[in-house]
Amino acid sequence: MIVLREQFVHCFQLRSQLHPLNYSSHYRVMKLPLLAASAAPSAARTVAKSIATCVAASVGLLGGGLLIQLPAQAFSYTTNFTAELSGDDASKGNIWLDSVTLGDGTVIDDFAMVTGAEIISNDLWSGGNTGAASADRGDLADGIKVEDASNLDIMMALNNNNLNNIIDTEDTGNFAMNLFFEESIDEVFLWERGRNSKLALQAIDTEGNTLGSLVELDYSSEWDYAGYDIDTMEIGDAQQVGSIGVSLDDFGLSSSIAGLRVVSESSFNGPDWKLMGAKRKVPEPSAMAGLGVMMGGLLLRRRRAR
Ligand SMILES: [Ca+2]
Ligand SMILES: [Ca+2]
Ligand SMILES: [Ca+2]
Ligand SMILES: [Ca+2]
Repeated sequence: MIVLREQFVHCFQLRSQLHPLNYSSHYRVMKLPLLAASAAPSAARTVAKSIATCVAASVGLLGGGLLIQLPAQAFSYTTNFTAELSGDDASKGNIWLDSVTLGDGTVIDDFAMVTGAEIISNDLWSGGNTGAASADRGDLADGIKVEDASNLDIMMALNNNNLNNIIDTEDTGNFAMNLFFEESIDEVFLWERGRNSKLALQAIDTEGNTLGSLVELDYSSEWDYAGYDIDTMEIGDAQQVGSIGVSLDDFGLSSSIAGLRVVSESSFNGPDWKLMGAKRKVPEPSAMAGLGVMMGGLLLRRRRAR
């Protein structure tokens, strides 16, 4: 509890950096006033986000499943892909994800795939357009289409970089599922067919326990256009695909995560989605140590030269 109290003190110290800027306290988490980033001057937004992250991390220390919801920050990126077919068939065939380009020009082409799925709940499929999450694919694409999807079917729809292998959800479908990645991740890349639905995400550990805060994304009409359309087995015409990125900051976490809980509620308009993760590239500790040795060597040589 001492750690927790110190953490909150740290949050308040961050908050004090906002003075003398005007801000409003729209968010209340455990009776701690938080600044509404949208109402704040841009200079204050970074501090506001730090406070939000800080408080989320503090609350995370409490454990015990206490859930707080923060406004999603999310991030944009460009989807770089190769459509195998051309013309009208492009939206029906395999569409391979090559890489994504982040806003700062960083190119990520090494993705962590979903290697395990655990359906917690999924509306029962009883024929036709019933049920919730199912495995879907482009009309002319490789992959599977299974309405009454099992854990294995969910995993197979996601465990590849074919953007035309997705999870389709019926309009008022409810589901919750845990997804585990081949390695722990720092970022999530998400695509939604139709640009007309939304999803909620939460980080999980290797046991499937939730971590940090629940992130309820905006409707995908607010996301970026990913630059391609898809026409899958479950729909009659090609639909635009939207993209959005979610980072550890959005979850109020600072260390890599093993998986995600993905949730759709009946008001989310049946998200039809693909996602994968990536590890943020930071210098290896051994490389840093090597750099330290090099610097030390330089200093020594300079001293000797005197
Ligand atoms: Ca379906
Ligand atoms: Ca949709
Ligand atoms: Ca179709
Ligand atoms: Ca849908």
